[in-house]
Amino acid sequence: MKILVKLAAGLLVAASFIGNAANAQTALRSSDTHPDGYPTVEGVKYFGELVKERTAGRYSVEVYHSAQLGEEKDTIEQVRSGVIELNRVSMAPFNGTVKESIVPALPYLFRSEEHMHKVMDGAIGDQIKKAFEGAGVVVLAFYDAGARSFYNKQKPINSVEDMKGLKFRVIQSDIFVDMVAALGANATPMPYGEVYSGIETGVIDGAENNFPSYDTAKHFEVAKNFSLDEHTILPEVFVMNKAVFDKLTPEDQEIFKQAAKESVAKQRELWAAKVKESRAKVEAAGAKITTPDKQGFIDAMKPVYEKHVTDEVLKKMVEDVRAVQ
Ligand code: GTR
Repeated sequence: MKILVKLAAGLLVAASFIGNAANAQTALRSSDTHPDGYPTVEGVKYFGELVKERTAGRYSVEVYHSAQLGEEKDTIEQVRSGVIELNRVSMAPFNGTVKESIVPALPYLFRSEEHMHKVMDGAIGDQIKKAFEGAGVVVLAFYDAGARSFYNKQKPINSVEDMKGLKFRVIQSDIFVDMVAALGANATPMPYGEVYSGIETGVIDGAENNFPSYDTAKHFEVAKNFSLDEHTILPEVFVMNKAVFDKLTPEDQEIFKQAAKESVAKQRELWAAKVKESRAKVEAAGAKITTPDKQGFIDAMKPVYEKHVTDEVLKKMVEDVRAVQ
């Protein structure tokens, strides 16, 4: 599979340079783990339409959805090295590479989605964007991904005590591993595409995600107990290889930035509708949604902050986030 992905990526590189320099048409490749129609896929497609229109066809965007180019960790390497030009992923798999990206991943730091929007659309969002440049990518947009919650195949979770001993797949970030440990459960980071069979075969009891992912990855079929603990309100990130972005003319850079901004509004709208649709769908299919005692979860998170928010930059950022009203 890995070899196939690499081969495919190689062919794509060859395919992207069409035409001569005077009349160049460049197809930019973007990866997404989600299926066609998912709000992030549609957000990037919308960005691509605007870019194509406003550059009179000099640039277009091909979205390789459904993890066609590989799992997020691998595609992050591809966009950093320039094998692909664009990528839409969660922020969490960047946590080990971009220190500032851990701030939005911290459990219960954002009070609500509105609070998250204010922070990410403001000065702290800009600070995080700047930090990503050190990893060789330019952040074009932060997209919505709602709140992540735990679900499992064993039992309903009503309090932290119910989490004890359960095995959860977490997204690939140490913050999430330590969060699960702090709740008395066991965490296994693994690629998204392996979660369904992991739950089915009992390698893990469950995972954590938002309603649209729980729905479209069909995890609700194998893990029916969804507990709305809403431990993180973690945005997605849409990035572009920095060397490719830097080569654009200043006018084209503006077009890309403006198109990305407009795609955020579109994605947020699509997201809100998808959350409702997915929740209704999984409930109709027999998922049992419980709302656990959240305060217990919040109180258990102290060790995560003590371990990860250690340097002055992060301490200040956490304070700044809390101060945003
Ligand atoms: C989803 C997110 C994906 C992926 C996935 C995961 O919510 O949109 O990009 O990160 O979670 O858990 O791997």
